[in-house]
Amino acid sequence: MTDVTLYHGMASTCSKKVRMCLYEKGVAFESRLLDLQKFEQHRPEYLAINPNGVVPTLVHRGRSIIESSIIVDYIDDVYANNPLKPDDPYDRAQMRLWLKYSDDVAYKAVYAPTWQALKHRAEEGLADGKLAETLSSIPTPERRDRWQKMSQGGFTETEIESAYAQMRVCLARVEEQVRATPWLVGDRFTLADLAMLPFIDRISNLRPEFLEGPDCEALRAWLARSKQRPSFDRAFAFKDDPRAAELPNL
Ligand SMILES: N[C@@H](CCC(=O)N[C@@H](CS)C(=O)NCC(=O)O)C(=O)O
Repeated sequence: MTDVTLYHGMASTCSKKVRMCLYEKGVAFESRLLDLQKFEQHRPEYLAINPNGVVPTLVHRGRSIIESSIIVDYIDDVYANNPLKPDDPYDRAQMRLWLKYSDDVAYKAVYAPTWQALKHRAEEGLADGKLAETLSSIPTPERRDRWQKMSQGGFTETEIESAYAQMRVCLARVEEQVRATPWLVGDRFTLADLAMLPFIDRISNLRPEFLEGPDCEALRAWLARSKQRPSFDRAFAFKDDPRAAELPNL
């Protein structure tokens, strides 16, 4: 029995961030995988726990917590095992900057190519006869516009190129840090690392050549070290839900 339920997406970077945190902390959870290209995140019962209509959402003792970076911070506060925040206040501030960077910059670098790769699965809900109904269930104008764009052919080449440029900026930022310290904040794995990993992993899966060469040497070593943690495979090649096999991963 567990009092933690995670509503999440299989390929979702933000969900991987939270899954890795739960496995690092050894927190048992009930999994509720949503099919994002079938728009399950816009169903009224889900909007009741996440009014933004996105994943992930953590429900702990009947109360919901949204926003992946806030969720991982919460999990680390609630469960004492394997602390994932630095002790020093300055280091904690650096860690929080990485969480913010993962939300503000790294997420933005990967979402367009990610959506483009999975958009064929959403065809049914975006078809002429269904589109108005699909869009009317989306709670935020930002996501409504994004899904509408997908119904009109998706992102332009210029937008994808701009995402690629942003990916290189993220890689350079991580490289700079892990040349100086083994983990993103000091010599211990923290929330900073698990916040950035899904995005760096996504870049490495979508554009492996971006990580080649001397400019990403320390980053490749950091990624390899991270992948050796047992929590990585459990979170990224997630299998702890019967629905996992039927949903795409990236
Ligand atoms: N800032 C939010 C972003 C959540 C987000 O964009 N989730 C994506 C998956 S990574 C999603 O639910 N996409 C489906 C949609 O927008 O309809 C967080 O970190 O939790």
